Amino acid sequence: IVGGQETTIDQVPYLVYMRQGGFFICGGSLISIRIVLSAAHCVSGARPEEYMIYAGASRLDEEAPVSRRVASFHISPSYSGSNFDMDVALLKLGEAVHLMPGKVAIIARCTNPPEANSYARISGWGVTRENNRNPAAQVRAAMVRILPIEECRRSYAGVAQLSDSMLCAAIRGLRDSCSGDSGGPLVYRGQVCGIVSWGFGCARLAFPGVYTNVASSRVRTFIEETLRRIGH
Ligand code: 4AZ
Repeated sequence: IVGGQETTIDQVPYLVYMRQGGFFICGGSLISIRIVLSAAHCVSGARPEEYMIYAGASRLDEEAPVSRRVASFHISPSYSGSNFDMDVALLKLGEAVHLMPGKVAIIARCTNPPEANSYARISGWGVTRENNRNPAAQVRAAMVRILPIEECRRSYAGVAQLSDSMLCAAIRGLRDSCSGDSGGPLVYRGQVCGIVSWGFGCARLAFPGVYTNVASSRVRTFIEETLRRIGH
């Protein structure tokens, strides 16, 4: 998170992080006791056995009260690694997490896309500057503005095509998600409405952050059909 503030997990108890081969890689959101919502690009090309999910910890260097293996992951069949269309995946945990009041909680999925020009909260352990290499030791959060999609399309004109499965948010030049925040939640009115997906750099004036639009019809359909198939 660029331009945010340190927080603690009790402020974002639905936020989890994942390690791949022992290394911190991405964030995610607990949408049930067995299911983590994250980005397809966090797990694409890998095997579930390589991953662990950690919940209830504010810091990457403390022992998390809850850690779980990943039994399977389910990437949207429409995910495109070239333009990040449908950057969404569901991770089924090997065992259910124990909910811990004020530390580990479930968040509802977004039913309606957030209103343009409203504010939403992003959180994670991602880098605090575009050129940093290491994640933040302590979880951070920031409020960002949901941009009208036309404004975002103009920003990326000639650079990338935005699909209906994407939404944009930022405080241009100041606040944004960044490397390591991927897969983590954008929360609006207590629901997870976005998944940190991509952007050109971080907190640049010209290029807002792009999120998977959880309430868009293709994303909702993927999540609902997958949950029906794999259980939750
Ligand atoms: C990344 O590299 C990344 N500013 C994530 C989010 C954003 C940019 C890059 C959005 O994982």
